[in-house]
Amino acid sequence: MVRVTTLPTPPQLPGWRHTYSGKVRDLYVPESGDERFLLVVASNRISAFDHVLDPEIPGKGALLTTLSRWWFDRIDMPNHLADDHPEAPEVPASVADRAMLTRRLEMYPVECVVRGALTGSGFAEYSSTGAVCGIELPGGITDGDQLDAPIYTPAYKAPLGEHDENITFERSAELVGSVVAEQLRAASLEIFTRARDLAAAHGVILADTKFEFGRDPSTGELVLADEVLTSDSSRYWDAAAYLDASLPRAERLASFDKQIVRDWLAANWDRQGTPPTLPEEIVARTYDRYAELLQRLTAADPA
Ligand code: PZK
Repeated sequence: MVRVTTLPTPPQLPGWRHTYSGKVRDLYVPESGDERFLLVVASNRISAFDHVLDPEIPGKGALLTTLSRWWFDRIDMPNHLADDHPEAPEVPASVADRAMLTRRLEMYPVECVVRGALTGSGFAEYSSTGAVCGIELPGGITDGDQLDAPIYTPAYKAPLGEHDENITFERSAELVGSVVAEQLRAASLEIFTRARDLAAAHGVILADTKFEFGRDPSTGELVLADEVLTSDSSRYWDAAAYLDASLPRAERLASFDKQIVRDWLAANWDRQGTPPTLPEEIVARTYDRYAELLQRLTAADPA
């Protein structure tokens, strides 16, 4: 079922015109009409079970933006950040810590998902077909198992309110052309592998993630866009918990961010109608969990 979600009006920003909102982010274009730039603002909204929840998680947008920037710095590929562009419009001070000033790209309508472990929609598809996005996998995989090698499992970007649809590599080639499809796959697997190894060195398992790419209309360059490797676009697990065979599976695979919210909602809501307001304690613990991921990843390299 497709549900049309009402979102609160995002703040007006001087010099910028709001054009689009996702569940947790807002997109603005320059009031000047300069089509080379965009402002991507990470809100403090949090979503779970397909609902945007009340209240917000203060500090979440800044935290995820810091994490995205940290990863961009460590990924050896052109990205959409335009902070250093000499003609870039000014970023409003009110959102400076959770905004990314970006080059405006021609986006590809493919979500570039990479999975190093099988869970969620990937595990569901494997369970019913033995394959994910056309990639045949060995039998006997259970929820959360790490794969021998990461797999590229693209999805078609559905309009707001609909779920993305897993597609085969061949279908992605029909959507963007075979040359670009191969570029997206190669770049996604390379970035994932680098990030997975870096996370592992910090006691964190990167189970899966989603990248989005676009093309710079002025240079023709393939560019990494969107937020990258945040806990909203990725599943991170605590390695110590994952490896603790005495723990129940749900605890080994507790996501690094929203698990607290999901567990609270599961216990306090029948998933009918509007979800209940999150208690302050849940808000605070959720923020702490996001902060812990950032701290772990960005801590000085363990000896
Ligand atoms: C772009 N989104 C996702 C959805 C948001 C963001 N550099 C870019 N150039 C052109 N388009 C985009 C980007 C980026 N990043 C990103 N949609 C378009 C999105 C909803 C709210 F803030």
